[in-house]
Amino acid sequence: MSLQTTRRNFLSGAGLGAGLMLAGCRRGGTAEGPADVTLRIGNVLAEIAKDHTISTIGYNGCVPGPLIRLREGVPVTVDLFNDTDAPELVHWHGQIIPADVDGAEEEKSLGVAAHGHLRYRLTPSPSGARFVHSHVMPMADLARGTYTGQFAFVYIEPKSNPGQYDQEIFLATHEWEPYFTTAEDEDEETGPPPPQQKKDETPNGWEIGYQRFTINGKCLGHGEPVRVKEGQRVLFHILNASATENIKLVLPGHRFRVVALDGNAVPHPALVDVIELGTAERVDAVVEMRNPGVWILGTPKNDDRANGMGIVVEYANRSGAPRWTAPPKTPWDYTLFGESRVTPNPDETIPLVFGKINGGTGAFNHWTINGKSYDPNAEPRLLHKGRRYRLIFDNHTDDAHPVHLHRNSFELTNVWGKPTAGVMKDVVLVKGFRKIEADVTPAMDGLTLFHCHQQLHMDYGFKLLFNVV
Ligand SMILES: [Cu+2]
Repeated sequence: MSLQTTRRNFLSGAGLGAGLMLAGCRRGGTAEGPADVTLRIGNVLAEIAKDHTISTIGYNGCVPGPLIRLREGVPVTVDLFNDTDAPELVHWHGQIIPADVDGAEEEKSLGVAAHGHLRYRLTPSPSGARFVHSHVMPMADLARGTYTGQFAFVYIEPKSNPGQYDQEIFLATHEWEPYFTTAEDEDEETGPPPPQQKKDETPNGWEIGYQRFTINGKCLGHGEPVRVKEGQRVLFHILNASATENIKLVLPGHRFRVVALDGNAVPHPALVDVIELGTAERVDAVVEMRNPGVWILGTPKNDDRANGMGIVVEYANRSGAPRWTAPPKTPWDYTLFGESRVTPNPDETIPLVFGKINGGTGAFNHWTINGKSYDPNAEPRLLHKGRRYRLIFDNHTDDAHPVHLHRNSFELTNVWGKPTAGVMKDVVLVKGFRKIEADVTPAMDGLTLFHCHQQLHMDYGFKLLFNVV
């Protein structure tokens, strides 16, 4: 399938009926006449590299699933068909929609039974780059949940489109063939541990490793290149659809002008050499194509790039081996895209201290928020609609946590001690022993899940349920 659209067919797509365009892949069947969006969950054979086909679960027979274009505020009917032997949950990540259709078990959302069908309506909001993904908890089963191909871009057209680009490209990263390992990923941007930290004598539990890495379901060099022309302004919508990996991406010889984070326009678009995305984060960035050649857009991690994490960017009338050069080591900094104005004082502050209980060799680590792992029987924490809450994400572990709040966007107000304003997100990557503050004014009542988007962390306790009244 193609996730590359030109400005012209982008506009014609946006003009369709309810504002929906499903690009590529097969359409699912329907029971009661056609829905506006149909997702059929089933087995997919995906050729990710030459002579290397994997078996996974995906949407509508392809990986990633079809690009789903919706229009802000225009209601759509959704059909979910589940052709697998296990119940599924489809989560509309980044949308502010009622809990029953959000797609999280903790929120008591509607699920789709094994070999079942579910139809509901939702009103897409807010505009920008969103996505759908499985929200089941695979625990130790690496063939379920976000380890599979169950992810697809959702692009919600704004009511008015600035359209300052010549071409738009959707890129989703994902890793395959997961396995359990004791090897830990080194994070070079971990802060100093808090002074009261006492050493855990129990060895670290399981981590996840992967054999293959893809962008849009293809290892580097296997799929079609991104085709560009000199002088074009190309808008990249990039999604980290990983189960567990936080990644960096670089396009040597070019810079990214970051215009939106998690689908929300940033107050101060800024140029960077390297973009970083925690699991489930999205970056929209415009690249001016002024360096003709054939290039690799990929991860600066050499091993992961060799195992597929990249895509070729090819200028018209250029050929040859794609070029790669290592980027400068500039740290990713959310505050680059923010404003320096003072934010309103919150009505209430909610400290959320992230902790880890090492699982020991051959077992799973457990994760805590304010000293407790998720308890499905605990009363949800009450929030009041319209009140401004300051969430303090205080990471007392050496792992980076891409934490996500459902059914809301939050405003970053302080990152690693630096005040900021105006950057609206639904996931934020809190690095080891760092602190980030974000303000949220709950928009809609109902159950609202907060969790780490690293699948293994979420499954083993890193969740907290709010109830907005
Ligand atoms: Cu985490």
